[in-house]
Amino acid sequence: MPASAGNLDRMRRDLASAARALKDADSVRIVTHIDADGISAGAIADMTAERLGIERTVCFEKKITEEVVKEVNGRREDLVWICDLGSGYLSEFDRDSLIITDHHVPDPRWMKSQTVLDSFSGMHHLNPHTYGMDGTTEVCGAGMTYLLSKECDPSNSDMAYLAVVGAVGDFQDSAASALVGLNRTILQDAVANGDVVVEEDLRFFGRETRPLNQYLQFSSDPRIPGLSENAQGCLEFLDSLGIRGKSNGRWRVWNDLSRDEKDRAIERILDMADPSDRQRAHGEMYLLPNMPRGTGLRDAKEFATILNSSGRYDDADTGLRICRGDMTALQDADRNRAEHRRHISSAMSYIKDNHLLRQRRFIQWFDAGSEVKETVVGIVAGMVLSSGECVRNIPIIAFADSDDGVKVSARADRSLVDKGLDLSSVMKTAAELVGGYGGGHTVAAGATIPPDKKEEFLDIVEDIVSSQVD
Ligand SMILES: [Mn+2]
Repeated sequence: MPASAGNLDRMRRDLASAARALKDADSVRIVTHIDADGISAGAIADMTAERLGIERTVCFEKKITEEVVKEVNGRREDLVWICDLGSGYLSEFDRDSLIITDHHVPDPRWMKSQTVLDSFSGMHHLNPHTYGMDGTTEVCGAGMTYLLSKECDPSNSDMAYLAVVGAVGDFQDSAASALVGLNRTILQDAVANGDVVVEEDLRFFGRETRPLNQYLQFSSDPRIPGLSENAQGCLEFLDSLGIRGKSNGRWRVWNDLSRDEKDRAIERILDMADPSDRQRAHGEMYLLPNMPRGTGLRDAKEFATILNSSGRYDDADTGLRICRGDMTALQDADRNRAEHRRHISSAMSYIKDNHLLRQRRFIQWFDAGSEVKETVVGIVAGMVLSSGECVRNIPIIAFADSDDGVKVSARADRSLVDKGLDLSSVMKTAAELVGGYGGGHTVAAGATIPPDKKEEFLDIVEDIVSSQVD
């Protein structure tokens, strides 16, 4: 179902009626997700309500659980506004004043009953899937939240840049190396305001804050032969191009380079890259020119990472303050980032020192128990996979204890996808077979399973992987 004119009309009507419901409310409870998309969505919702003079509170959730549903249904506020979450649980909500601005796949049970209930309920469900759009590339939770905000008052377009940060944080720009669909329309608002400048650049992480050598050396998506994890290679590379790494004794960052220096380096790097990786290595990057230099807020990708790390350390509130323009929150974010780095490096050495990585024929795995936070075990799995400590030609599966069972993260090298691997379906099928649930992307997916099912789960995963990759 393409995003036809009819679909867009319907979306406009739904936005208008949700905006009316919001304006009629005197109090609102905002419930949002703890990741970058969710935090920027929450900030947009929060400031929208504030500007309307509505009494509001914001709360962050990792996911919708039974308790969250109960809480939402029982809130006494005039309205509950759920951002970047909720669509998968539509049939569970029974309060009659609810706005959901989300982009996750809607609850199929609700889809069926939708036509009957729609016109009677006070449920305002704003989700790209219901308008024939792709919720992974065309618009995210922050984007849907922004569209409602702008519907309430066109001057709220000054928050468009937060929706851009949310979209980049959600990797919505990954497939095309650019924002597309409704994200593009929102981007244009941010550009028109002077809050975002679109730049053609390398798409590596850290162009505002990473020392130049590390910026090149830690390039992992895609990997560049000769540079990735090759400290000496990076120094020689800069030398050979006559690019000074340091200025006044301090490392320069990528964005310190002149246009000419960048162009020469990019040309050479794209030559060094695997031809199939070039499109991913280079493309649009989004600069936030009004943000202070050196903070990481000047680049949308780095901004999103700051929000993500605050969310991961139970401190999404710091991310919210940053989105609201409170620069004092940056110190707290620095602390979160430092903690994040410490946690990751101790997790890596814990796995290595205790020889936790086990190999089977078609998969490798480790169980981090309670030593690694469930919110970062996926990152750790990805790092182990690219660390040279293990083989890259089979997927890696990682376990970590969590409140509601065992959290599983699976990661694989992209080359395996070309051979037929789809970790999303592997995680979904295997988890369901042992009484859990799972899903995700082809190269990165996750699941939650009962604690006593790890072995059985690994057997099933190995079975499916071996049948996919041949
Ligand atoms: Mn999201």
